[in-house]
Amino acid sequence: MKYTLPVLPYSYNDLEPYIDAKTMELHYTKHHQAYIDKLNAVLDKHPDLAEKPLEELLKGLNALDIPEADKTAIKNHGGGHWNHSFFWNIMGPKKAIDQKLVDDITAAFGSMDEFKKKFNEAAVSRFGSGWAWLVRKNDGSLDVYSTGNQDCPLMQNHTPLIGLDVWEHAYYLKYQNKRADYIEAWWKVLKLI
Ligand code: MN3
Repeated sequence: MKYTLPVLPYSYNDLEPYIDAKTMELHYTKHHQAYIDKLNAVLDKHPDLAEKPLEELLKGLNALDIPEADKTAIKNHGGGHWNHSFFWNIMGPKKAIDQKLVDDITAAFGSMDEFKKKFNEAAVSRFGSGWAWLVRKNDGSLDVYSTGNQDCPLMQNHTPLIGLDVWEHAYYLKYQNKRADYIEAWWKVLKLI
């Protein structure tokens, strides 16, 4: 099985002015495609793994009996493919509020503002490239943290509920060094809450 770019559920310019069309196009057709190409390349060497769902590979990464370099490649490029596929789908030009998620967040963090504050801190303070996440842990509780590079919460058996790409490629064309401005704008196109 070869991985391919998932369909983008909107046009490149649909998230304007918060995310500009050029960034969307490059991010989707170049960056995301590159993760897919490199994921396919490493899986070519391990046809048995290519048959397994990507989520299963990410959750069971440490147990895979393959060379360390190939494990790292699956972590980086499999993580990159999963994270971006997830990211495109939680954004949209129109809100599609998930009321259960809103209720869960309010119960866990006290208020939506408190949650956003915590999430923003995680996103702003991630040094270098990475992601900010809201996850559900195995015991059902919610947590906010950031991960480096393309590390995905699935790798520690947490279920991602919300994720924000804070790699510079996600915002540099429009926001340059102002990551905090990008994060603030991004809440407008996060459709779930
Ligand atoms: Mn990205």
